[in-house]
Amino acid sequence: SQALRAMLPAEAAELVPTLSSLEPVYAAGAQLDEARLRFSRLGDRFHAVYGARPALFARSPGRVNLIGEHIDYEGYSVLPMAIRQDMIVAIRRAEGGQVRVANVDDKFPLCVYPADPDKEIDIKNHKWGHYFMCGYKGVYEYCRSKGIDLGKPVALDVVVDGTVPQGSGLSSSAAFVCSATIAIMGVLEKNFPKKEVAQFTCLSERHIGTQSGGMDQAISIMAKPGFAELIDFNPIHATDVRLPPGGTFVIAHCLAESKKAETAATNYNNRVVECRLAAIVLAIKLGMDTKKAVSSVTTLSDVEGLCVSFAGKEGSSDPAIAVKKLLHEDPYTAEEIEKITGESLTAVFQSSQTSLDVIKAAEHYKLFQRATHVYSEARRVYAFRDTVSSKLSEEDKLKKLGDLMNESHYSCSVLYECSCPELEELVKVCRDNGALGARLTGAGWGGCAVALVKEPIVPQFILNLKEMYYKSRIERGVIQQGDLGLYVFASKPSSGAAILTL
Ligand code: NG1
Ligand code: MG
Repeated sequence: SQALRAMLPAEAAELVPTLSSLEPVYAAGAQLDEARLRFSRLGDRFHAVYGARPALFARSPGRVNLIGEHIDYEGYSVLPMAIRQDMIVAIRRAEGGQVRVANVDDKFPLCVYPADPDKEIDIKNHKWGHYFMCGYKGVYEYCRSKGIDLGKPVALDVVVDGTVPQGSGLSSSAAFVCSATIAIMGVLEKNFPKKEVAQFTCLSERHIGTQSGGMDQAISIMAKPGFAELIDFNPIHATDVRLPPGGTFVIAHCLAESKKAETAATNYNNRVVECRLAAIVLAIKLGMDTKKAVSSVTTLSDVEGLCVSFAGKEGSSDPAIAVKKLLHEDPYTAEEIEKITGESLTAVFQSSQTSLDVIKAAEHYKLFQRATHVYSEARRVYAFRDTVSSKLSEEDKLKKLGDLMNESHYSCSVLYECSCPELEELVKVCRDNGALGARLTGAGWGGCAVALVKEPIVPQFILNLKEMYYKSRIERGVIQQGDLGLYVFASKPSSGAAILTL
C-alpha cells in the first residue's frame, strides 16, 4: 500500500510552494506582524552587507518530535510537528566564485566558501555556515542524480535569520539545511516535489557528519498548519494527525546545549552503529547466514520480520521478545561481536569513516538496550496515533498520550541513554506541575523537553517552570530574564517550508 500511495500523482507531484506573501505562513496577528518586521530587517541587512536587495527569500521551520525518538534512522515512523520558530534565508546569485553566508546575529561571523559543490565539508573544523553548504552540495548532487544540468556552479550571497534555538533538539540544523536548499532551488529556478526534497535534504545534512534519519527534513518540508504528521520512510509519506484540542504541547529548554556535530562519535553516531550491530547479531541468532547478515542488514527494521516470527513461537508478535531471548543485557565487547559475525568491526564499517570514528571511541556496545528501545518506541508511535483517532473521551485520550510520552522518556533515558541530568530535572519539574506527560525531544544529551499540558493550565504551568527550573539559572547568569520566552513556550503546529518572493 505504501508503493501505491507513493504513486498517487497529485500528492507525488506537490511542489515546494512559492508564495508572494507571508499570510499563508504565519498566524494572523502578532505572529504575522513580527514576521513582517523580521523579513524587512533581513532584507535591509542583506542590502547593508551586499549592496543590493535579495532576489528572494526562503523559510523552513524547526520541529518538535512528539514521540518516536531515535528510530527514524532505523526505518520506523515518527510523529513530529513543525513549530513557528524557523530559519529564513535571503539570497541572490552573486558575481565571482564564492558562496558567502552571513547572519543577522553578529554571534555568527561571515562564512565564505568556494562555489564548488564537490568540495567536502571540513567537519573537523565545525562552522555554523557548514549547514548552508550541506544544502548547496545536496542540490547539485540531487540534480546530477536526475540528469539535470545546472551549468557552472552558482556563486551566492546569503544572509540568514534563525529563531530555532541551536542544539535544542528542535532541529535548527534541518531548518537551516532545508531553507538553504529551497532558497538555492529558487535562485536556480528549479522546483521539485516536496517528497523528493524531503528525501534528498536528509542526505544533504549527512555531509555534516551525523548519520541522521529523515524526520527533521521531512516535517520541515511537508508540515501543514494545524497538524502533527506521522512520517513514514522508504518511501517518505506524511499522514496528517489532528491533535486533541484540549491539550497543548509546551516546549522547554533544559539549557544544556547538545553539540551534536561535535559529539557525534560518542553519542548520535554511536547509537546508529550500536543499532546496526544489534540488527546484525539478531539476524545471525535468528538463523541468517553470517555473510548475508553483515552485507544486507542495516537497520533493526530490516530484521523485524524475523523477530516477529520468533516471537510467534512464544505466542506473541512483539519483536522485543527476540531481543530479550537472544541478546544479553551485559554490554558486548568488540571481540564478542566479531566472533558472532566472523568479521572485524573495521571491515563491517569500512565504507563509513564516521562509523569507524565511533568504533575507535567505543568501549563496548549495548545491543540489548538499544534494540529494546527502538522496537518499543516504534510501537509507541502507532499507539499514539491510534489513541488520537480512538473513541476514547478527550480526557482519557490526553491521559493515554501523556502516559506514552512518559514511557518514551523512560526508554530514552534508561535504555538509550540519551538524556542528561538537566533534562531529567526538567522532565520531573514538568510532571510535578501537572503535565500529563513529558519527555526529552530530538536527539537528547541536552536541548528541550516537550510536555503535554491541559490547555487551561498552560499559563500557570509555564509560570511554575519559570519559578522552579529557570529562576535559579537566571540568577546564576546561565540565561537572561528577557530571553526566557525563547526557552519555554507553548506551540501550535506550524506550516512547512516555502520559497517567498516578497
Ligand atoms: P535533532 O537532535 O533535533 O537534530 C536528531 C536527528 C533526527 C532524529 C533525532 C532523534 C538530525 C538532523 N536529526 O534530531 O533524524 O534521529 O535526532 O529522534 O541529525
Ligand atoms: Mg539537528
